[in-house]
Amino acid sequence: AGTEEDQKFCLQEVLDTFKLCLSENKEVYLEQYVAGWRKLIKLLNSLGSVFGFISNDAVNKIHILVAHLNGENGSQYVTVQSMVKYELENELVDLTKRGGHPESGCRTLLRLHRALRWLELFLGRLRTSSEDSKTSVMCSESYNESLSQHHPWVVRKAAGLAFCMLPGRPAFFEVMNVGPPEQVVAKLGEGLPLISEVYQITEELYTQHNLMDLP
Ligand code: 1Q0
Repeated sequence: AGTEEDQKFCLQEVLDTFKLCLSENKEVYLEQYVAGWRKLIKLLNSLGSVFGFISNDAVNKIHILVAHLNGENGSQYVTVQSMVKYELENELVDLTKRGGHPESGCRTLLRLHRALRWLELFLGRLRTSSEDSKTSVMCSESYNESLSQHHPWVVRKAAGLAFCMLPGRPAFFEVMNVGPPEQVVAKLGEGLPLISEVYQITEELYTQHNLMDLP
């Protein structure tokens, strides 16, 4: 046990985890959601220390959610749906400006939710890319269409610089660990709808409860 092989990133695992996110009645399990991000962060870390500021923030968010999951009210945090209900009913969310609940599950998850849209766009571009497509371009286009709208100038600037350090498409496909490029493309085609569904369900829930702009 504990060989290096176990530690290696594998796209399949990430996709499996996002698949496990959805309950039979289409609720999103927080534990699996967090687990999916953990695996993605492992990959991000393997890409180099220039991504450290991104992974630090993501890890921080994950720790907040895990603390809720393991806290005394953990049973209220089993699904994103139950979390939203619990935190809203008990006024545990800062709705308009930051105040007594800077680490609510709702506002914390919203940040990851926005990042999931970036991931969906980026993986979609990777899937349909050609051999000479640039990962840095695909990444920044996806970012500009999603997350960047929620970031101040200085973060956008730093992100833009980091994207330039991304490995090229062949190295990226290699790191996904699912075989030759055709197989990566096939896997992405299989897995993307799962990620989209998790995103869509969360998006509808948050919209319904007016949680899209939590400070
Ligand atoms: C591969 C390159 C990864 C690029 C990820 C794009 C995200 C860029 C985000 C940069 C901003 C990070 C600095 C902190 C920002 C926070 O201010 C912001 C708001 O939080 P708050 O508390 O201040 O209101 N935080 C966020 O917006 C959260 C950002 C989380 C980003 C999580 C990214 C994890 C990335 C995983 C890499 C996956 C590699 C892709 C290939 C996948 C293959 C299956």
